[in-house]
Amino acid sequence: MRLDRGFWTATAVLTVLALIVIFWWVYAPITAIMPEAVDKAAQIDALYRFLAASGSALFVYVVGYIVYFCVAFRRRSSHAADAIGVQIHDSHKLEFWWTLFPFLFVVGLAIISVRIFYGIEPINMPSNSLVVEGLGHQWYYTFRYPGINGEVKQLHLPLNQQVTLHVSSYDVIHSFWVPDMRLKVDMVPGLVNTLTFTPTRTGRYNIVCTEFCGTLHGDMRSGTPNDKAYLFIDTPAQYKSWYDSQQKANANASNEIAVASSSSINLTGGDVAAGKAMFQTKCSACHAVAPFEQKIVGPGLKGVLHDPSHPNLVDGEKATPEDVAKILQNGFSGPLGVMPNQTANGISDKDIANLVAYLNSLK
Ligand code: HEC
Ligand SMILES: [Cu+2]
Repeated sequence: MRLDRGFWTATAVLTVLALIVIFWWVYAPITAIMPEAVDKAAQIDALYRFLAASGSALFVYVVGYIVYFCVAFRRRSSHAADAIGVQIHDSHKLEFWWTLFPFLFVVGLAIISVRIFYGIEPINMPSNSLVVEGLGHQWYYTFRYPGINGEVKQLHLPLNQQVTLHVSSYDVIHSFWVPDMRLKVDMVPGLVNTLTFTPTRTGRYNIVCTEFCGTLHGDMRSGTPNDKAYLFIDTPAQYKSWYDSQQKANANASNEIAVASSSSINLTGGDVAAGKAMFQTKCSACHAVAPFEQKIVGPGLKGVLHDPSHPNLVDGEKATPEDVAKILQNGFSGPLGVMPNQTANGISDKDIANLVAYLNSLK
């Protein structure tokens, strides 16, 4: 069975079409519809263009050959009505190429994807970034800023300043998505998830919740109704004036994050070993067992209860086991950043008693 001229003509036509679709995806003006608001957006767009270009080219060849073969090898009127085509088995050359080519393609795709994944995930926490906390509620978002009391309803970020955004939820699982950032992160009660990025374009961008979270899930999108949060990327001067106004407006707001149970926690019987294990899973991402000054996200906690040079806790109260328990229960937002509350950290009253016993044992 020989490949004739018709086959090579069809191949040439399909190759031209494939090159046109590849060219289109490489140069498609995606950012005219959806701007890239942060540094990492370009990496996602590059992966998207690669996938769309290779997928479209593959589509052109597969569908093109199906159409060509249907026409070229159709039954002619001179053939018997029950004639069957030439049967081909065991073409090793063909099998070799249709195995090798997809293999190389998926290996290449894996390499590109993994590189972009590591470029986007916050593997190495940047040390000098602005740390903001985003919280999901049924059905709105709030944000906590170092130095602003309480919570604010809009997300403002300064241009060209690296940002670390920690997210969690008050109630059910929400998802925080800003299409113009190309970044998305789930807000899960009891878990702190993190995005790091640098805003590169000023403007106002939509925030969308992409995890069904109850009746008014559809309202968790910028502008519906009008008080819902947007992401604003400001010039440094705009950011400063917004920050100052929020600081003033929230001067008397409480930094304790409201929780269902506000009763004080029974600390008797706290278990040091259980507290240590809990600390390693829930707290060590943000706290070192080191002196106060050795900050990761929050301060070092060695000697939080026994360091004479550190008599008061970050909330200004005297360092006692009861007040440490209160910070663990309610969370705290001060100049050093945002300490998540009991719900956001996903710890029980018993866990708090164990953690306080453990922190009390560090001298
Ligand atoms: C997402 C990061 C993060 C996580 C997780 C976290 N903390 Fe914190 N924590 C902070 C920050 C930031 C502060 C400082 C708040 C401030 O003063 O603005 C803080 C403050 C504290 C303080 C007060 C320290 C002082 O010297 O006054 C204690 C105690 C504490 N955290 C314990 C814990 C424990 C125990 C856990 C685990 C259940 C935990 N934290 C989990 C970020 C975190
Ligand atoms: Cu939601």
